[in-house]
Amino acid sequence: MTVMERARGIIRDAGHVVVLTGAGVSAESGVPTFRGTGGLWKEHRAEDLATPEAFVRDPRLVWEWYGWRRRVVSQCVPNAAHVALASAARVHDDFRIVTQNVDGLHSVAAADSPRAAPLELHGCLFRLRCTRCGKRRDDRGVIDATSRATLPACAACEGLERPDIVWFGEALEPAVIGEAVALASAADVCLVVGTSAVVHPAAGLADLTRRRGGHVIEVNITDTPLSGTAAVTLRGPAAVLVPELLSPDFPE
Ligand code: BJW
Ligand code: ZN
Repeated sequence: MTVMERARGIIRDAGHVVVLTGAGVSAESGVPTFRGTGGLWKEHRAEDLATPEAFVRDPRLVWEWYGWRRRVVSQCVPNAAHVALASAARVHDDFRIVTQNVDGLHSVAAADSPRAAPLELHGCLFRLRCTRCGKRRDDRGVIDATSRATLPACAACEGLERPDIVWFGEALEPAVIGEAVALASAADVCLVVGTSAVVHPAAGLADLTRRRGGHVIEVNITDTPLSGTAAVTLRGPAAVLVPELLSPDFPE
């Protein structure tokens, strides 16, 4: 039996499946990953810009970076992995997608199917939040980061807006991480796709499934801290392996 056949058998026999995705699932859509090559922007590391301290120190610089990323991501479309996952979630009640990604590509692939809508742990590039009153809004417009005065401002209170994204050291939305923990704790399978599995609490979700006797299946081009405890590791690009793993049991 090949590893792919073993993984397909585990998924076929599962009642509840939770999928945890990271930047690697969007790599073949052209979205840069965080770590590894391409993780730098104008000499800055993502880890130094994605913090509340960086935003207080220099909101213009942080917005310039996010403006660039929004432009890059808005040119990208879901790849075959996003499509296969959304198709599976559309036809199965107990197949839920939890993502660390802020690119919104799982939502695009889900189209208007609430069942296939992902749980976005770290927020969304195309949603803003007021730093003064907390009001949120969706926005896909161009960010003008030429000066502090041109940065996005709240229509209700004129406060400075920020990306509605969970930065390092910030707590995830309690309802969102709570739902993810409940899903992982009840899952027979946690399918982990394209994450380096180093950022917590997301990286701990697969362990919740494993500890209840469920299986972890990992899809990644390289080893991660989860590889050793996974029941099956599938090595290769997500856009190839995920559709192979899920069809024909979850037809598109
Ligand atoms: C492919 C592929 C292909 C490539 N096919 N695969 C416990 C232990 C240690 C530390 C902590 C801990 N608990 C909390 C912490 C601190 C911190 C943390 O985890 N730090 C670690 C780095 C050490 N966590 C936090 O700060 C979190 N907050 C928190 O815990 O708050 C507690 C609190 C409670 C109460 C009050 C206050 C606080 C928040 C974490 C938020 C993370 N946000 C980011 C930045 C968002 C900014 C933005 O996007 O603009 O989210 S970090 C960044 O990493 C981003 C990602 O979602 C996240 C995960 O990255 P991901 O997706 O894994 O990407 P990569 O690039 O790392 O990996 C890509 C993978 O794909 C690789 O494996 C490739 O091989 C693979 N790949 N091509 C398949 N084609
Ligand atoms: Zn406001």
